[in-house]
Amino acid sequence: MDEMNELVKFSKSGRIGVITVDNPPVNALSPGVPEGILAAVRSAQGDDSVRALVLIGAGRTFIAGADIKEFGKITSGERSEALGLAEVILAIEDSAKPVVCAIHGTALGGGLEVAMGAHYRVAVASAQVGQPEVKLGIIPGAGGTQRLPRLAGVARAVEMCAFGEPIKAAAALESGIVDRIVEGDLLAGAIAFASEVSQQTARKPRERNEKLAGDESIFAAARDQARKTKRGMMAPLAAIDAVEAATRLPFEAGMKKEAELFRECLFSDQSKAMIHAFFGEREVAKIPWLPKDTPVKEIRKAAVIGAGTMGGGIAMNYANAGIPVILKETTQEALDKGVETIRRNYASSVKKGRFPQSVMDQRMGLIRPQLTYDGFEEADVIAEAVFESMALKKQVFAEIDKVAKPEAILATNTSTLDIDEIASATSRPQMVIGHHYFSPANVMRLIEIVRGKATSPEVIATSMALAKKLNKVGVLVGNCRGFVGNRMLHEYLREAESLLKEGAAPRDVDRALYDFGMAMGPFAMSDLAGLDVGWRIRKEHKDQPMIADTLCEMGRYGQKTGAGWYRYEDGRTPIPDPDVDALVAKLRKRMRWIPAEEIVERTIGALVKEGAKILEEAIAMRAVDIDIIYITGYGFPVYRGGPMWYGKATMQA
Ligand code: ZOZ
Ligand code: ZOZ
Ligand code: NAD
Repeated sequence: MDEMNELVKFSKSGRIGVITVDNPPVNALSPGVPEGILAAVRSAQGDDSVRALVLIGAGRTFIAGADIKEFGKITSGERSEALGLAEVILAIEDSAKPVVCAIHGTALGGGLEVAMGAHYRVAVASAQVGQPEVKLGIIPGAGGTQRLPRLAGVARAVEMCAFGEPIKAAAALESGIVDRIVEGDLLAGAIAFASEVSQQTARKPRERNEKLAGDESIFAAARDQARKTKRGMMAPLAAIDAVEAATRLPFEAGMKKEAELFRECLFSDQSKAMIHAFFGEREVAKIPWLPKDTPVKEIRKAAVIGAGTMGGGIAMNYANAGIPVILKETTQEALDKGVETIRRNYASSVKKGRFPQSVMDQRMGLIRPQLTYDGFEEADVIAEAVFESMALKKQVFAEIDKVAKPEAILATNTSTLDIDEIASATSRPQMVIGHHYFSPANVMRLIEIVRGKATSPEVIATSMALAKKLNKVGVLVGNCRGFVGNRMLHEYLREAESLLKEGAAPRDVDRALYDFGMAMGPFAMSDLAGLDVGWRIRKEHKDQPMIADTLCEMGRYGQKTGAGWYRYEDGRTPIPDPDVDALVAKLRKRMRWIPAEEIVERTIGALVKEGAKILEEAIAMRAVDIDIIYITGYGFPVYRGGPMWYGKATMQA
């Protein structure tokens, strides 16, 4: 085997040259990889013993894209902009000997772009291909927006480039991205395929123009969808522009347009923030002081106590991950109501085509509703989600202590209460931890993992692994009132109410923050979480009352009672309510028009300020933990990088 360099190897199998990219963990196109591929392709041109080439990835995947770490070096001026990948891909495409890319794992971003420069692509059935660049605030920058529509048609290319979701091998075959699915050994299958085509004159993907003509309305429809589902983001719109350019311009001019748009996105604040979030999501999984060999227990069975807003969603998370879960309540009525909400949530997903009825049935079958502790002795994790009352939580934990097996994790979903005091109600505080989910618990990706002073390393490591298994993002935080997210939220909501007292209406505050990019404004969010939850919290902590408490006294708990800060006719869409306006007017101290910028500055400013204190006190390990908490738990716009990233950026501006 020849080494083109440390990252790319070249070998021969009969008359087929095999180029292997070996850059663990994901064969990213780090410096050296494009150069190695280019050297191998060039040297094969003059080698008469080679008739065709196979390009494959070593280890668990094909090339998963450009090396994202390099982007920061380019935007900071540390290295030159010219990655030269587009030229390497042209050299592959211009190879006189057919090139076959052999795909397993994922061919993403620059990886798929390399593959699309080849004359053919084969893949194993489990492989996925995609142009996920928009998730990093950029667009494909090495011809993806120009070659994908030529291979797969305009509609598929727009969908993949603008929305970033990868597709499976079968769909890639159907749309023309992949030429064959290989059963069995991929390299052997790719070599066999390369032998078959070695005598044929291969067509260059960039010259295949027949799929470019089509329905022009695709672009307008995609822009509408991007403005809704990728609200505030520039990259999806740029990706649509780039694919549209492929249909209007010759290949070279299209490439130029793509490069311009790529550069604009790469140098934007949005892309820097989203790359920060990409690495941040991986960073939060790392707990520097936790030994790497800390044992992680397998979670096979779960139990949840309380089938209200949160308990039902938590049970769904377990069922979604295939883990059987007991759901316990105190009354048949509350249990039936909880199960009915779960059923309704699943049915709505089935109706939208997210998954078939059979999946819903299987998930419902994994949830066992009951009023007793029967079967709790088998649970590996018990998640408590009863009302926010210390007395009640201690009573429940004392009960759990009697029934749980010694190695079970005892988790509380408390929003604000002291984990150590809850743990003191058991004989095993080392097994007690916070698993703090976010409303809607089946949708929001965050779990704050709250460590008490006695929580054992095994319980922490298992909780972090469990978060991953549940398809969530676990962030380890310290124990204080409200932990990280809610301690900051407390300041944010107080500031939002102050704005009401100075003249703003709830919808003004919500609109300003929605336009800033929050998934919901603070008042709509409070209605979703349940105003009674905050009310209970304030009573529990003997806090100053808030206007929201007056709404609770009026029976307005938010979405769950059809009215809170807003009215709800269909369950979830907020409708401004004159009764609330009247209440706010009565409590108002003065009346002035407050511009949206001030609303954003004061409320987001309150988050940033409290976040800084939390860091100082080491309740959060790193600023990025706070950012990921707010992006994945509270719908903070990912393209602003989270409150701490945003705070730093605006301070520097
Ligand atoms: O890691 C998952 C993934 O989705 N990665 C990102 C894939 C992606 O976004 N690719 C597109 C990159 S952008 C691009 O390619 C632009 C382009 O068009 C080229 C333009 C050039 C033109 C220049 C003109 C001037 C993946 C699905 C691959 C694997 O998931 P897992 O859950 O198995 O593993 P992770 O996510 O924990 O990752 C393992 C370690 O690998 C690091 N990593 C992943 N993808 C990377 C990367 N590092 C650099 N670049 C990448 N593309 C990841 O950070 C993690 O590292 P550790 O240290 O936390 O273990
Ligand atoms: O608007 C999206 C969002 O992310 N909103 C922000 C939610 C948020 O900030 N949650 C944190 C609340 S605070 C908290 O939980 C911590 C805590 O301890 C609170 C303590 C009390 C604090 C005091 C406060 C008084 C959201 C995801 C909700 C909706 O997304 P979209 O706007 O994109 O709309 P859809 O219709 O596409 O929804 C996406 C999926 O979510 C499902 N869904 C929406 N609302 C739901 C819900 N599922 C269950 N219950 C709800 N209320 C929706 O069905 C859809 O799922 P699929 O499968 O059908 O796609
Ligand atoms: P909820 O009022 O919707 O549900 C609580 C449920 O617990 C009720 O159905 C009640 O019948 C049940 N319950 C009470 N005592 C019980 C017992 N001894 N055994 C079994 N069930 C019992 O409240 P929620 O919003 O689901 O909140 C539950 C917990 O989660 C609270 O600690 C809250 O602070 C926390 N939390 C709430 C949110 C939110 O957004 N709502 C978010 C994160 C955390």
